[in-house]
Parts: sequence; C-alpha cells; structure tokens
Amino acid sequence: MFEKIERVPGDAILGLIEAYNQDANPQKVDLGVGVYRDPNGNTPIMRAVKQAEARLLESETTKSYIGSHGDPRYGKAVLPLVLGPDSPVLAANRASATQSPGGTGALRLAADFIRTQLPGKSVWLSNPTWPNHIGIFEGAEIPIQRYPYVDENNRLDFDGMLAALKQIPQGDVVLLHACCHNPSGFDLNQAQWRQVLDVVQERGLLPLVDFAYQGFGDGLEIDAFGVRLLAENLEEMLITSSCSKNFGLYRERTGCLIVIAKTAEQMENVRSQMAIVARENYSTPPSHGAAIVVDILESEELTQLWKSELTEMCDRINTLRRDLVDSLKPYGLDQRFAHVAEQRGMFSYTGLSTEQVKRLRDEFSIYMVGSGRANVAGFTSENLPYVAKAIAAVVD
Ligand code: PLP
Ligand code: TYF
Repeated sequence: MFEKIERVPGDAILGLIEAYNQDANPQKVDLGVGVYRDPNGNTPIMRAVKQAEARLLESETTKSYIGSHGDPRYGKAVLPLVLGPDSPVLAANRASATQSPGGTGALRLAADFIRTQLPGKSVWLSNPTWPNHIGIFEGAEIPIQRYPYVDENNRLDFDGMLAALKQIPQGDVVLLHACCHNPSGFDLNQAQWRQVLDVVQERGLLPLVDFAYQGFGDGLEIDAFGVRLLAENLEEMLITSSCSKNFGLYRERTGCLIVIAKTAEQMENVRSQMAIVARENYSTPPSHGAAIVVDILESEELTQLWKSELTEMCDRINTLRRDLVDSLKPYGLDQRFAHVAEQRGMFSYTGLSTEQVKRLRDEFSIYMVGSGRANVAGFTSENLPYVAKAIAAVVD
C-alpha cells in the first residue's frame, strides 16, 4: 500500500540544523533556526526555570491528566501577562485561555475552531510569513489569502498592507504578528497599529494575533501594544501566545489560545467549543512547561529573576543588531544594512539574495534561511567580524 507514497523535502528551516551540524569548518556560524543563543552560542535553560523545576520536583504529587483547557492557573497567570493586569477585557470576564502544545498548537486550535465554527471564512496571512502558518491553515482546510508586508526594496510595505486589509471581506480572519515579525523583523509602530485597528473595525474582520515573541522586541509591555490596543477596542479576537521563546521552554510545548468574546456568556460558549477542538486534536495538553510558568509567575521573586533574564536576552539581541551594522562600516555597507538595527526580535530580513545566502553557506559556512533571514541571536563578538567580512565578499 505504501509503494506509491512519495518522499517530500523536510522543513527548510529545521533542515539547516542538520546541515550546520555536519559542517566541519571550525568557523561555521549558525544564523538559521529561531532559538535564542547566549554569547557562547548556547541556548541555556533560564535560571528562573531551573529553580521552578527544582521546586516542582518536590511539590508535584500526580501525573494524572489535566483538563482540555489545561491548568486553570496557567490561564490566570498568562492572561494578565498578555492583556495587561488592568485589562478591561479581563475585568469583564470576556477572555478565556486554552493551554496548548506551544504556539503552534494554539494556531492549530484556532484553525480548527475557524473551520468548524466560522465555516467559509478565509485567513489572510502577511507576505512573507512563518512558513508553518501556511501549513497549519492548509492542514485545517481553511482558504488562505495573502496581504503584502515587505516590498521589493526590503522595507515594510505598510501602505500595501493597509490597502489590502481594506479589501478583505467582512468576517474574514486576518493573522497579525504582534511583534518581532517572523521572518522579516519589521514591526508596526503604534500609529500603524491604530490604523490597522480602524480598518479591522470598519471591515468587521476577526484578528488572530500571533504572539510568539513577547519580550524579545522592546520588552514585555511595549511588545504587547498592538495586542492590547485591539483587545480593548474590539468585541472579538483570537490570540495565540507562546512561552517557547520568552521562557526558553521550546521543547516543553507551552502556549495557549486566548479568545475574547463580546460578553462573558459568549466567551463561555466559545470556550466550550475550544475544549472539543483540543480534545479532538490531542485530548489534553502537556503539563510540565505550563507548571513551570505558573510557578514563576505566582512567585514575586522568580518573576523578578525571569524578567531580568528576559531583559538581558532582549538587550543582547538589540545590541547585536547595532553591532552588525557597525561591523559593516569598514566595508562601506552600514547604510545598506541600517534596517537591521531598526528591525525587532530574533529575525532579520537582511536583504541578501538566495544566491548570496548560498555563497555564504558554501564559501564561509554561514547558515541562514534562503530568503535572506538571519537569526540575529546567532551573532557573537567573535563571529561578527568574520560574518561582516563574508557579507562584504558576497554583496555586489
Ligand atoms: N508563531 C511564530 C511566528 C513563530 O515563529 C513560532 C515559532 O517559533 C510560533 C508561532 C510557535 O512556536 P512554538 O510552537 O514553539 O511555541
Ligand atoms: O522560524 C523559526 O526559525 C522558528 C522555529 O517548523 C521553527 O519559528 C521553525 C520551523 C518549524 C518550527 C519551528
């Protein structure tokens, strides 16, 4: 029966890990997959996480299932983190959180909810976007449409984006990156978020905001500006939140789908549907990562430690952005790459072509995604001069 099944290529981003590992060049540089790296190139477990885990080892009393919505304490801890502790939406009991296996699991919940409860609606994705967005919504058999986001000069195409949003049919779903746009690194400023809100209101669109990098752009609060603006001014929206990056819990699969409804009662109705969607996907979510997050956020001391570690990570990324531009100065390339310092989050659309990316890999063992996306966190003070020299060698 299996003889007709074709082999397909694996995920291009994840494939870079393998290629990098097999490269024997001691000067190799990994700017591929989106995981944070410290100055030594490692992705360490955060100290707050380690401490919470040690406490959990002592205090955990059962491995029995948690419910389809996960641990209610997780929702209680994460909702104010995302929406703000004084959110009127929380005060009105209009928001619900369903714990999920990472932000990816939350996206799949959203997709299945849209298919079953909002049939016929399309989802509009930025062009470009995280390739998994396409896979997830295709997998859930939801029609996909695109809106422009980056122009041919490698700049944010906000006019193009807004013009496209103004044409979207009423009731369709528009997926917005809350901050740290993957893959481009171009984010909306606050005035632009207000304009997006106006169009979403005018057209009666349902925003689905992907919040995978809270704390990696300009900090936990500033990064939440767009999410909170929409939440406070709209009756309905969906948010996917992930603790993979900001708690460094990648493999523990920790996230949630947040639903905001017009009334507390409608929220409960939607919430009841979410439990079914979750159950039909994976029954109940994994517990460990969420238990860590709860332990941290319920402890003032651990919250402080976690916030200071997160700030350090965020500052490091933004410093590296400026350092790359500085390293390119001796080659007269600082103006050409000035956008790298303006972008936010781990990713940068460098503007390097597929051909240039290939040369960086083949000739210099520098690995980045074919689109020219670099993971800025992969830079170190040691490899930056080497990377800058290599970039200067491949650009015309
Ligand atoms: N959304 C975006 C834009 C991402 O880049 C990622 C992953 O890295 C995710 C969602 C989901 O991440 P995870 O499933 O690891 O929480
Ligand atoms: O874009 C990235 O690098 C991260 C990690 O299938 C990732 O979002 C990449 C591909 C994938 C899952 C996660």
